[in-house]
Amino acid sequence: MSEMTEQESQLVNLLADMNEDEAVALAKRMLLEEGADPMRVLELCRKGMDIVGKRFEEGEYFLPELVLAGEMLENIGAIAKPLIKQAPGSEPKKIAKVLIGTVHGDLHDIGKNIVTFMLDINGFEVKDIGVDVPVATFVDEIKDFNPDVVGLSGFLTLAFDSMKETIEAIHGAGLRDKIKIMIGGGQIDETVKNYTGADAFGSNAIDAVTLCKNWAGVAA
Ligand code: B12
Repeated sequence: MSEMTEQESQLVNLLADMNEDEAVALAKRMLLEEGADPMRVLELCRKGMDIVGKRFEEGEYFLPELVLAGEMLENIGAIAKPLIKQAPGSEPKKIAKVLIGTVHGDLHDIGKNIVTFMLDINGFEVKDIGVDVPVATFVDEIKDFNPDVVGLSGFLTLAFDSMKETIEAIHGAGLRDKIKIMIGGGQIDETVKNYTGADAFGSNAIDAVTLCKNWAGVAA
């Protein structure tokens, strides 16, 4: 991310240091009083989460801190999201259908929720089927909803196998050729994409929108 102002690094540090009240208050002030770009604020949150994740890995933080981090993110997201909705360029007509969920074994959903939201405001009809979604549920939902694109989200390393299993099951059900599959989440890259058999991966919500627009033949 580009260089941060003093205020921006203050927000990142408040998040990283678990100062919930102050972090939320500062984000609120930036967004509602100072007109900060909501996408930029979400990016700062992500940066804060990277530090939290690192401290967790190093044994400085434990599960309660991860839970609190998730809470802070939800709170700031709730303030930021309606402001994004006001951005111009959102299309009233639905471009294509996207089914999205977090694969089985994985409960992380904040990133997926941002993707869902961004697809929605960019004109896609999105069905979000939640977290820890069993393989069979994905297959049933595809039959039922008939999406053009399926998005699989996962933040844990074990999610790679869940994604692979899910895509194999979609293939086994004879549905693979009808849909495009994108994957995303914390540690997803080209290698994981190839391992799972997905069509593409995205590192953030903007990528998800770009992929879906390209597949739908709409200028991104
Ligand atoms: C918050 C958090 C939690 C919260 C989640 C709350 C929630 N409702 O989601 C809770 C406390 C529940 C949690 C639990 C656990 N967590 Co956790 N968690 C995190 C943390 C700190 C932030 C994740 C997050 O939400 N980031 C914010 C979002 C916005 O980030 P983002 O990546 O930028 O999101 C974008 C992309 O991912 C992309 N995207 C997402 N989905 C999709 C889908 C598609 C199709 C596309 C194209 C794009 C896309 O778009 C998003 C928006 O731009 C991360 C650390 C980190 N740095 O990520 C650890 C982390 C993911 N957790 C980790 C671990 C280990 C766990 C636990 C196992 C801990 C434990 N011992 O119990 C449990 C697992 C529970 C389970 N079965 O899933 C590890 C995973 C390590 C690994 N290699 O597997 C991490 C990396 C921390 C670490 N460094 O060790 N966690």
